Amino acid sequence: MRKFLLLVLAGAIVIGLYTYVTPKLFQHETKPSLKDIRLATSTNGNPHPNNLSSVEQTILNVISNKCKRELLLKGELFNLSKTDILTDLPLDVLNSHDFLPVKKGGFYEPENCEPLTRTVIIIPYRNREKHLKIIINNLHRILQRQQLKYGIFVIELSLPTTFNIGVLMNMGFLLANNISEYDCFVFHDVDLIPLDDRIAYHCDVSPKHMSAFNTKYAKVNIAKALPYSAYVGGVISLRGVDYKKLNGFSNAYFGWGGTDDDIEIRAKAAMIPFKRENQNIGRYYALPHQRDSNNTENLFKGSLLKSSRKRYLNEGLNTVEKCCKRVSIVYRDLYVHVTVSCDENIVMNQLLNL
Ligand code: UD2
Ligand code: MN
Repeated sequence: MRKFLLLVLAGAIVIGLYTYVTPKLFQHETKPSLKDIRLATSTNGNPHPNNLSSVEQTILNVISNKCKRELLLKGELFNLSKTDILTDLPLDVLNSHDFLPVKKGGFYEPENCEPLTRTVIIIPYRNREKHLKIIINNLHRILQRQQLKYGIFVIELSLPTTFNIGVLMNMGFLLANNISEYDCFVFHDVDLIPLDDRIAYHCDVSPKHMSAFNTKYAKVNIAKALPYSAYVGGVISLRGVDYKKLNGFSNAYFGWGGTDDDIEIRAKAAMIPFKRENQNIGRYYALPHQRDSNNTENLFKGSLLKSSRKRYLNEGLNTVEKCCKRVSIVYRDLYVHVTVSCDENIVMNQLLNL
């Protein structure tokens, strides 16, 4: 009987400690270490000096079963390291998954834990095969080290339409959601290579500008890594619910420039302004390139930006299917490649009728 009571008491202590400690570890700001866990679980205030107790082991297992980003960021479960920039891959690497444990289409989920969220990376694309090869191979590596459940969607705009990032992002959002239920969306330039494993490819409660530092701007002057304070170009992440709140990207910007500034205005108007990744972490290598043909500077961007706030609920995600349609979808070995065609005249008529 005494043994039984002791067992019940021990059980109650274990459950009590477990429920007390676990939520603390899951708080966003908390960065638990083994020392934290030991302190929290020790009965007399002294951490266990050597091996893990069974309670500690249970907690660690529970946490790692959930693939918590906090532990990953802490570097307890994997080595923090700079990602290698792969610039010299043979062409066929793009069509091979021999060395990466991804499913056809580039889908991945970790074997030993259940991620809480699903991330999809959406890359606007046209005629940048060299860059695509590099980003795809680097992304798979970093996303897997982060134990994420993810997919990579490359969205191409068919010729002869002038390039338009906004329509591609909106179509990418809709088409990715048709294939799988994603809750976190990362919109990613093809030519920005993440340089730090701590860049979290997961969504916060606010939209986030992830590429807080890139070598294109910092090359000129390190203090100018942000060309202006409202800048959110390059790589951003936001939850699907938030993307819908700001009605996605504007469809109105054909040619170079404006789309990123427009979504920054939308986010403010929808009361979910962008936050920015720490510049010591959100570091990207910008692959050098010239301006592409069919993507000349958009000369209307200034005036479009002025009316962005008034327009944002009337054009964007909710109207993109009126001007764009899917042409093809190919499950390549390392990513899904979708091609869409869009009609610039329809977009312009829509704008005139707003
Ligand atoms: C900046 C922004 C970018 C966007 C753009 C203006 C940064 C780091 N990036 O990039 O987010 O706001 O200005 O539109 O500030 N693309 C193709 N093929 C093309 C044209 C564009 O694939 O023919 C894609 C590709 O993913 C590329 C992205 O569009 O990374 C942005 O275009 P860019 O690289 O020509 O523009 P850039 O570097 O000035
Ligand atoms: Mn670029």
